[in-house]
Parts: sequence; C-alpha cells; structure tokens
Amino acid sequence: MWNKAAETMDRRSLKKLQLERLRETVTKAYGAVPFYNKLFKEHHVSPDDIRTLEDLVKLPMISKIDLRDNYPYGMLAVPRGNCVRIHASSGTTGKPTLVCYTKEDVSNWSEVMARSLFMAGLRRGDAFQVTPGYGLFTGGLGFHYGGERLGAMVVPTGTGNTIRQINLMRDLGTNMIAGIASYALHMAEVAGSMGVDLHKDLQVRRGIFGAEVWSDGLRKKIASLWDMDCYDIYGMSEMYGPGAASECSAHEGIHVWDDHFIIEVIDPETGEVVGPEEEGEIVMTSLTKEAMPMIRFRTRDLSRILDVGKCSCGRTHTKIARIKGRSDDGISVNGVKVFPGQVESVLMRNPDVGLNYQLVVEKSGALDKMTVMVEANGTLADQAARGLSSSIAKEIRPVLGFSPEIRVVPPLSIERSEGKAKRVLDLRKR
Ligand code: DLL
Repeated sequence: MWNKAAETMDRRSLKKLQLERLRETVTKAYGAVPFYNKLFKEHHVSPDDIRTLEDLVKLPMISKIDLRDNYPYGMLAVPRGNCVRIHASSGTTGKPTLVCYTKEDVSNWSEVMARSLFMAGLRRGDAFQVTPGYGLFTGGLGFHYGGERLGAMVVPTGTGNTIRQINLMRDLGTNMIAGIASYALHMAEVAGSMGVDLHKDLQVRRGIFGAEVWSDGLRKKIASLWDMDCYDIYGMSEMYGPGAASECSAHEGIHVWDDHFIIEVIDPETGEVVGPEEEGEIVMTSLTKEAMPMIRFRTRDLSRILDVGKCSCGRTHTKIARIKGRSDDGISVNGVKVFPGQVESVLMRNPDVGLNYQLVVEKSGALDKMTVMVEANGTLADQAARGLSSSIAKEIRPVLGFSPEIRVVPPLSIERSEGKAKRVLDLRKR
C-alpha cells in the first residue's frame, strides 16, 4: 500500500479523525466564508451543533448552483494570495464552476491520487501515460501529480494527437495509462488503423479510468482490446478532482478515502440519508480542503454504500458501488426517463456491438422520438445489421418500457470525443 497506516486505520480511529476534521472544516467555513455563514444561520445551525458524526445531517446541503452563484472567488476560505492553482469544470450551461487550491490542497490531492494509483498497480519506475486533458480540467494534472508523488515516470501527453499517443506508448514501453474510458476505446481504434497490435506491440497492462459512467460491459471490452487490468477512479473538481474514491484489486467496488472525505447517500427526492446498500445520490463533505471547503455537496451521482466490513484487500475505508449514472442525466422521452447507462448495459452485452453508441432524441409531430445509434463490431451485410437491430430492440424494450428505433451503423460513424463522451444528442433543444 502507498500509505498503510492511513489505508488500514481501524474504523474507530478513522471516525474519530473524521469528526475532528469535520469540526475544523465547519468552524473554518462558518468563520471565513460569508456564503456558509449566511446559509448556516438561515438553517439555525452553528459549528457548536456538530458534536458527533451523526450531527452532519443537521447541516444544509449545497450544489453546483451555489458555486456558480459565488463565481469566481466567493467560496474561498483563505486569502486569494494563498492559492497556488485553479481548476474549473466546464458544465453545460452558463458560467464554469471554479475551484481553488492552496499548496496543502495540491499536496493532499497528490496523496490520495498516489494511493489510488498504487492500489491500481502503478509502481516507482513504471512509465505512466496520462491521456486526459491538461488545463482547467482536473484529469491531466491530477494523475500527473499523483504519478510523480508515487515516483513513476509520468508521460504527460494529455488528450488528443492519438497517433503520437500510441507511438509513444510503443517507444517508451508505457506500462499503465490513465484516461477517460471512452477515449481508451478510441485509442484502440486508432492503434488498429496504424497496424499496432495492442497485445503484442505494447506493454500497457493496466489502465485507470473515470470521469464518466462506464458499464461493466464497456470495461470488459476495454480489458480484452488492450489485454489490460482496468481500474475505476471517481472524483469531481469540487473534491480536488479524480481520486476521491478508487478501485482496489478485489474489483468489487471503490474505496472512498475516508480520512479526506465523508460520503453520505441520500434519497434525491427527499434529501434523507438512506441505509447501507440502498441506492441514492452521493453527497460529499471535504475534510482537508483549505481553499474551498465543501460541506454536504450534492454530486447528483448515483451509487450505494456497500455493507462489506473490511475489504479483502485489507483497507478499512468505505466501499461504494461503481457509479451507475447521474440523477440529472436522465432524458425524458414522452415522459419516460431514460438513462444512457441503462441502454449501454444492454448494448455492451452483445458481442456484435462495436465501440460507440449515441441516443438521438428529436420531435416527431407532437411526440418525442428516440433513436439508438449503434456501431456494429465490423462491417455487416444488410441482413446481419437487421438481425442485430432486432435483437437489440427485443432486449431494450423491457428495460425502457418502450421501443426506440435502433439504427445499426458501421464502425467509426459516430463522432468521437476527446473529452467525456457525448452519449445523448437532444435535437429538441435546438
Ligand atoms: O471528471 C474528475 C475526474 C477526472 C475523475 C478523471 C476521474 C478521472 P468533473 O469534470 O468535475 O471531474 O466531473 C465530475 O464526473 O460528478 C461524475 O458525474 C463523473 N465521474 C467522475 N468519475 C467518474 C467515474 C472529473 N469513475 C463528474 N464513474 C462526477 C462515473 C464519474 N462517473
């Protein structure tokens, strides 16, 4: 383990540490950030009300909207001059949400990233290629600092220029890559077109991926295309970036680094905390962030806390299921909520389905019409394409409760994205 003392700390000590750090965080936020001060007063709570970890539910929750409203520096708990870095998440509407970091924040983030990368098998001296974008997105620099902290040799290619990316993997003997899951598929396609055999010509045997939902089916595809062991890593700009939680070699869920974050799972409708193993929306509280403490931040991500006790890997930190989707990524089609993850799970089970898909929603008279565009796994004759589309249609109907049109298209016909994949094209909004 990268930090055995922290990663295997007994639950009692972990909880004690969480409470100490929670009280410090809440006191600091209340004293230094007018936004929290006002919000707590409106809810008639103060830092003195936090005596146990269970008292956390007394505090109000916050969301991305609060970060936007306080753009750019309204959520800072330290003087502007103490910040050494900013990142932002682009968001689909309006202003970006900005996050600031002190030197200590960058160091804590590098620590959780080093733990996560070590847990996924990265070792000192390995060539570690970082394929997410560098810049305001937290992906590139997050993996970069974690890899350096661990002592790996970081290859900071960032995203794009995929041919050079593959050539470097071959020339440098890259052992492990980090990225966005859908980009791993795209790289595999480009390698194929270059005549590079991922199994024989490259030594990439481990990959760590996140930043978007990727189903177990997609993961199996990536693992077999690359002949690699895949690990899931979760995080968001508001909690430093990638590395709030990460997967261990048991491959049965992801560990949340409990000494840096408190995770709660709530019913997204009522806001009440749900029980272990019950699915709901993840709410995160930061315990070590100095520049921008986040108290009960609603992530919109759906998962559940796994009731496993101590993990077979020896770590004691809370385990959650891989992220299933976002409570706000459902699209309404004639009043029925459709989540891309549901469709992906059906598609990726089918060996004749290729590497990309997209849901297109448009108006057809007064009604909505949804088409599932699916790339085939190779060039198919008309009859085979019809066969594939009818077998997908049969499997999708019971999952969605209605029958979307299924259109099977040749490999590479759906546009690739170098960042997070665009799974939905909603033409009703144009
Ligand atoms: O996507 C940080 C990140 C970069 C994580 C690289 C992992 C790897 P944001 O741009 O702020 O930060 O987006 C955060 O992405 O709330 C989830 O909806 C989604 N997300 C992140 N990791 C996963 C994952 C980065 N492993 C939002 N599985 C989060 C599913 C994920 N969704």
